[in-house]
Amino acid sequence: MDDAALGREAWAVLDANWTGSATVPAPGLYPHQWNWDSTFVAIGLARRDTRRAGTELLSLMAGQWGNGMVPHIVFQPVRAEVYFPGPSVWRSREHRSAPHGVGTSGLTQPPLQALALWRIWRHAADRDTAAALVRRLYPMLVAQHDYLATVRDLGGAGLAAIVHPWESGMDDSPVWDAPLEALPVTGAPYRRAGGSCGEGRPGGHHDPFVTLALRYRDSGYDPAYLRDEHPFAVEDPMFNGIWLASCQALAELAPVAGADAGPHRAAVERIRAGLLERLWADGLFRVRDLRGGGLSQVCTVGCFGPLLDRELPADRVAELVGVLESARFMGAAGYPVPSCEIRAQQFDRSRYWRGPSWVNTNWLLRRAAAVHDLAGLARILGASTLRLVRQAGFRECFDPFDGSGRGSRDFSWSAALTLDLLA
Ligand code: 9YW
Repeated sequence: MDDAALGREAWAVLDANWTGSATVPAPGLYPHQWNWDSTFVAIGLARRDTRRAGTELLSLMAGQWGNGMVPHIVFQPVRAEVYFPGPSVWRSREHRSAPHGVGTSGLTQPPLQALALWRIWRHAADRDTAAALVRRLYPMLVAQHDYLATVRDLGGAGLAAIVHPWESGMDDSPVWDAPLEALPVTGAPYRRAGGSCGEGRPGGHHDPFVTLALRYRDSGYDPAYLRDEHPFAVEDPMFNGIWLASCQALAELAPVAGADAGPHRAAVERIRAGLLERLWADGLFRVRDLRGGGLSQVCTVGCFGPLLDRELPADRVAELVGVLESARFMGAAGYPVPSCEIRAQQFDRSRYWRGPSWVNTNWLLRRAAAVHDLAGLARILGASTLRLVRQAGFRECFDPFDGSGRGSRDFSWSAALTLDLLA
């Protein structure tokens, strides 16, 4: 299939998944607006359609809470309970800080929005539309970053903690196994609908994902409960690496909004120091479990998140790229980048975030390679991602050895980021 035909197919997927104001991740299984899915769509559209990319971000931010949190799901009113846990579980409308016109989850996802806005600004042909969008979104993004820097600094060292695996966007990653196993078993058994790349998700038992969400909800989404009692709190290098890159983006956007870039630069320094002091061990960034106290042993694609920092010291960049290109990741995968290191006991080529390659993480690593002037690595990541979607379609994820598709078909971020890679 030539580039033009692939591009047309990508647009067809995005149009089919468009609700009129947002793009759902995929038909069927994911009928609402997900935070980072929508933001990857905005990134994919940044060079193609400034207005639609802006609408995508604005519709997500319509779900922002008064405390600055940007929720991980903004529910579409139609078929709201088709997805579990739906609005009746999260009960966001009962919370004083949540928006009243729209139902949302009570958790967040990686704060990619400022980076997306920067790309829209950077690539827009219509400068007036882009400048107006920056001025409108800037205060919302400042509030989002303030929320992370205050309510989520559970470790007290400048990093944002996530309080549920869903917040990582990589919910079934093996890095959550130990903190989840340490949780007390409570709550009713239930079976969750579908959603896996391969074997299926665990179901029909006491699901710690739901237990955690309900505990947080039942606290009234209380920051003091998160700090003192919530049993899951981890510092994730991908979440914080994306946050750092978004702070760098806000520093560049601040003058467009007539604001001071200084606080964003200070945030960049603070997050970088936190990443290096708290998460770096044995040549890699690792997940820190704030409750169990340790660093994860298993290395996943999330460990490379801080590479998005264009000022990461060169020796750290070299070490990370060495691991990424080794047989632990790209070196032994026909179709990079596997979501978990291949040699790990937990590696599974077909289970959600435990082995398959994903278009969104390939895109992030390609961006990281570009900011460090690693043109060869960026080229390989771009070309292998296009090879995946050409061969298997816009699937949710892919077998890293034979490239076959896994999970949902017509997956929005796979289509949108393809448009960016083709541009
Ligand atoms: C879930 C929507 C989401 C993504 C996550 C992915 C998966 C399952 O699907 O989560 O039920 O939330 O892991 O990254 O945002 O595509």
